[in-house]
Amino acid sequence: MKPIATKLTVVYISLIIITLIDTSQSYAKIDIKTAVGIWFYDEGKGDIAKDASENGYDGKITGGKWEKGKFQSALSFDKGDTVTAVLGSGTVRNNMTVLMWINFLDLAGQQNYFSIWDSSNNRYVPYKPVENIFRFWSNNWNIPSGFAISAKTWYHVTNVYDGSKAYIYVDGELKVSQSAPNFSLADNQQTAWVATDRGTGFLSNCIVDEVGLFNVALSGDDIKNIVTKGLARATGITAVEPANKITQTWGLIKSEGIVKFKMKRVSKTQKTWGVLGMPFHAFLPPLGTTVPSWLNFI
Ligand SMILES: [Ca+2]
Repeated sequence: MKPIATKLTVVYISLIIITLIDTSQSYAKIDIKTAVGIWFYDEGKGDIAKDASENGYDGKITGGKWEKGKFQSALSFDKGDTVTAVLGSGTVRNNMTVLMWINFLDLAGQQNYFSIWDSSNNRYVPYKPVENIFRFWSNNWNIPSGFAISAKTWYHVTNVYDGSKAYIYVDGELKVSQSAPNFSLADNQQTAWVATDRGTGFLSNCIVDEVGLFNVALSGDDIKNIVTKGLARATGITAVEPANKITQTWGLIKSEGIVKFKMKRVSKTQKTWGVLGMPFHAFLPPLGTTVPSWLNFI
């Protein structure tokens, strides 16, 4: 049995090391401040799709059913179902990225699987036309990917606009890069819908998981990172997990040997970092108490 002071020193040093490791690896991460909304669809129940970004643009679910997804649960949309997220004013302008996992259950008709509108009827609309390819539309351009879609198949699809070019990626591979000049959403109130165009048009029949909306044009490397690692690990955001998953999470941490995954955001607003959901000040045991046995491996 080590003396308590020694154990506490080990804990403090370990926390410093954890912090350093997390900092050193953070450069490869996508800047989370560029995220407008991150919707993991991991709730598995209820009628709210939580936004895991700092912005809190929670989506209101209308009619979608919870199903098994690419990562935990996902939402299945019959035609007419949607998730509506009311965004801020001027949130997205002339640089944007929207990405998600999508599985079309049938290919009938044109299906606009995502749309973001401002209050002046300007909008970005990624969609599937009757020709069953991925396309990306705005008021000023309409970009075809040439990639043929099959029903009942998962795809990771990413639509990017950087102010002069539009890009469509499928499963992390660039399918089209095309000049698409002069478009911006206005600096006014904006709203996003999944599986419809503005809630009522070009309805979609699909399962959707892990939706990310950014107000920058992500790079091809960023997108590959998201496809291979998942949106949570690529952005450093951890979806909220139920308390009974802690043991499972800890097992994953140890088996992967990746120290940084012990770090979790524990507060959206205070930017506090902690371990297994506890902020540092709560995690550090007071003098005279026994360090929890699960810390002894550090
Ligand atoms: Ca999910």
